[in-house]
Amino acid sequence: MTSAFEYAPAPESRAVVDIAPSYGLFIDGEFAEGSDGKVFKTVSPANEEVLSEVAQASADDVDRAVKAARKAFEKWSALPGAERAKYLFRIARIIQERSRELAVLESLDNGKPIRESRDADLPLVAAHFFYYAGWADKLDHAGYGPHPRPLGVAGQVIPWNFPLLMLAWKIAPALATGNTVVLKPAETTPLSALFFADICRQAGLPKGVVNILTGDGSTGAALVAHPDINKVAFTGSTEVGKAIARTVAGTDKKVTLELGGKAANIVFDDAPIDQAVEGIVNGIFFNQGHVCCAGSRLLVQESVQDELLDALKRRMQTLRVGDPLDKNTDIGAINSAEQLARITALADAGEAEGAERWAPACELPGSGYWFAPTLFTGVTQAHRIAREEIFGPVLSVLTFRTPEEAVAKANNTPYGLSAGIWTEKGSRILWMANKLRAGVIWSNTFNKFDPTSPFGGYKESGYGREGGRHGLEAYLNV
Ligand code: TAP
Repeated sequence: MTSAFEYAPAPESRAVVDIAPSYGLFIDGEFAEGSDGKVFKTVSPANEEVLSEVAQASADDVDRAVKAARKAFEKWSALPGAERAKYLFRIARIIQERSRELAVLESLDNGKPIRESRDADLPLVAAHFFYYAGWADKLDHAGYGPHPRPLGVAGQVIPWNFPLLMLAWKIAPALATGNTVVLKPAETTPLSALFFADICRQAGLPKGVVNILTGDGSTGAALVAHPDINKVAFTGSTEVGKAIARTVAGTDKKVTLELGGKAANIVFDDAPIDQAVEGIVNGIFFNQGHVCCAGSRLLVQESVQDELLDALKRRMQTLRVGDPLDKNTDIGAINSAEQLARITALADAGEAEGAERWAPACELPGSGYWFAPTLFTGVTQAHRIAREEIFGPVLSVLTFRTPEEAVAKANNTPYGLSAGIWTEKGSRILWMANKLRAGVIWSNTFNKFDPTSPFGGYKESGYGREGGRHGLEAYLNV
C-alpha cells in the first residue's frame, strides 16, 4: 500500500492514447495532405518529445475546406433540428466514452495536469455538446422568431490553452443552429481537434459539416479573410483580435471575439481567509495561469493583507509542479518555449520596476518548459505586471482600503473579462457586481464554468457572448 506521501502511479498513462506519426487536414470528411505538402511538428511541452507531424494548411486548403462546408450547409441547415440534435448527442456520448484517451492526449500536447484535463476540460467538453444538442430542436422557442436562420459557414480560430474545450464552445452552438464550420486549432495544440475530426466520422456526421485545418497564424488569417465565410468566431489575444476586426470591417461577416483579460480577485477583510486562499490559488494557478479569465491581480483589503499573504505563501509551498500525466501534479508545463519567454520577460520586468518577487522552493524538471508559481507584492498600478496579461502562473498583489478604491483599481485596465469578490456581505457583492466592468463575476468562488452561462468580455476583452442561450445568437440571423 502506498502512503499518502508517496507518488501513486497515475492511472492515466501515455499508453491509452495512440498518436499517429503524422496527420493530414480534415476536409469534406476525409483526412488529406496539405496542397503544398508542408508540415510542422507538435511537441509535448513537458519533455519536448515530438508527438506527431501535422499538415500546414495553405490558402488553397482553406478554399477547399470552405467550399466543402458551403456544399454541406445546404443539407445540414435544412435538416430538422431534432435530426441535428441526434448527431450532437452522439458526438457528446463518444466524447464521454473516449474521455480518458482525450484527457491524456490533451495533457500531452498542452502540458496541463491530467487531473484538470480529466476532471475539468473533458466533462465540460461533453457538457457543451449535450447542452447545445438540447437547443437544436427548440430554436423557435429561443425568442428569435418562428424560423431562426443559420448564418452559413463559420470560420473559427482557437487558442492553445483549452484546445478541446474551445473547440466545443465554437462547434457545438454552430452545428446546433444549422451552420457548418471550418476550424483552425492553435499551432502548438492541434491533436485533440484532429481526434475530434475522427469522432465526427465515428458519429456519422455528414461530410463537410466540420472541417479541421491545422496550421499557423497564416492559416487563421486566410480563413478569416475568405470571402465565402459568413461568420468569424475567434478566441485568442487582443492583438490578433484587433487584426481580425480590421480584416472583416466593411464585410457582412458576423464576428465574435473572446480576447485577453487581467482579472481582479478582490478579497475583503470579512472573507473566510482559507476559502479565499483556495480561490486565489485556483484563480491564478489553474491551467498554469493560461486562462483568459485568470485572477492575475489579487486586490486585498489592507487590514488582512499580512494574514492572507502568510496563508497564501504556505499554500503555495504545497503546490506540486511537474509531470502533467501524474495525477498528483497541480501545475503542469508551460505550453511553449515562446510563452515561457513571455512570462519570464514580464516577471523580470516586475522585479526591475521594483515589485518584490517570491516563489516557493520547488525543483523544476530538466527538460521542457516550466515556471514556478510566483507572487509579486508591492505592486503598483503603473507596473507592467499589473497592467499586461501574463498568461502564466504569476500573481500580482495590490491593496485597497475601501470598496470604492477596490472598484476603481479593478476597473483600471483595458480589459474587462472577469472578476472575483470575496466577502460575507451579500449587499456588497451586488453593489460590486454592478460597478465592475467585467463580463463574468464570481463571488466567493473563481474559475467556475457552465455551458448554460453566457461568457464574454467588456472593453478590449472582446464582444459577443458564447455559452447559454446567448451563444445561439452568435450563429443566427436574428
Ligand atoms: P493568439 O496568438 O491570438 O492565437 C490564437 C489563435 O489565432 C491561434 O490559433 C493562432 O494561430 C491564430 N492566429 C495567429 N495570428 C492570426 C492572424 N493574424 N489571423 C488569424 N488567426 C491568427 O493567442 P494565443 O497565444 O493562442 O492565446 C493566448 C491569448 O488568448 C491570451 O491573450 C488569452 O487571454 C487569449 N484567450 C482568450 C480567451 C477568451 S475566452 N477570452 C480564451 C483563451 C485565450 P497560431 O497558434 O498558429 O499562432
